[in-house]
Amino acid sequence: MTILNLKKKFKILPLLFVVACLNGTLVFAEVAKLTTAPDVPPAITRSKAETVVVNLTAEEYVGNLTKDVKYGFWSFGGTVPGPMARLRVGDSVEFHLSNAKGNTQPHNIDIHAVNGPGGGAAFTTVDPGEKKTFTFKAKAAGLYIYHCAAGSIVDHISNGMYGLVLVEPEGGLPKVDREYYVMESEFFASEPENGVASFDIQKGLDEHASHVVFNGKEGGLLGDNALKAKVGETVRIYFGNIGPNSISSFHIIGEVFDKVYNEGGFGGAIGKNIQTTLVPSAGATVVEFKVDAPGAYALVDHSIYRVAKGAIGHLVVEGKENPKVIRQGK
Ligand SMILES: [Cu+2]
Repeated sequence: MTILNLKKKFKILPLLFVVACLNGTLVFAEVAKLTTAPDVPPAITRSKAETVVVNLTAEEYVGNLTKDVKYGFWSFGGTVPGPMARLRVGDSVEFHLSNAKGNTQPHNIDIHAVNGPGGGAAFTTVDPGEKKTFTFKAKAAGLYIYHCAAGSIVDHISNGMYGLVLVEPEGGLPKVDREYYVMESEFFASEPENGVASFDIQKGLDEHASHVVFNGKEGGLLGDNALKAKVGETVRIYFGNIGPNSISSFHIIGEVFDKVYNEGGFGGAIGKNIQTTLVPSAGATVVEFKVDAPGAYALVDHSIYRVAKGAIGHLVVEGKENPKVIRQGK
């Protein structure tokens, strides 16, 4: 039977599956759908672990850190943060890391969901124009950071090489109306040279960030980039903090988190009715809440001086007023 017939028979989307040959046996391998923040890949519907292929490319580019500051980013997938992948516990993950031709640096990837040397970094240091592959078992369910660990590490992380991977527990997560991917990061921008700022190592050593931002730039979650929901909906935010130095005090002004999956692990403690949750450097959390009233809710790092450095975003909620929950006057 040809691959085309197999696809027809099982109604498989052509680009989502490949057929791999393992010890002479045909094996279906799903190609992970990756999304750019704040979008989250769709929930996994299959009930069994599978082989999943993840393809990621290291890309260096100049982009906007603020409206006025251009920065020389290093990234996964051409965005900061890098794309989000969604797996299921038990999946065997075939990870392909390409380093774009024309890049200046070797890169690799350390995935915090991995159990093994360097989280994969030991197998993936790859020169520009080349590709490397490694395979790991997603043994633990949770929300995990991935980042580049090449060279002296600090410049690769500080320049934007990180993102999130979600490993769903067996049976998946409870259904919610909206899911978003948000990542906090510090930048240590130099004075611009030829109009482009770059990493200032002294600011990094001093732990003195010039910018603290959500989703890779000042305003990454403001205006047209704001998150959206409707009154009465449930929202889940997959929140990562790369640091690279500071711990985040993640808070949404005007909301109480109904649930916090502590430090992004599934199967462990779930905090309830939490106002602000700590997210370590290179850690993550998952929060859930129901929105009761319309308005703009500010996502902040409640180490509040960081708001002046960019650590603010909006969740804009539309719908009917809800005076039982909040109103002016008596
Ligand atoms: Cu790198």
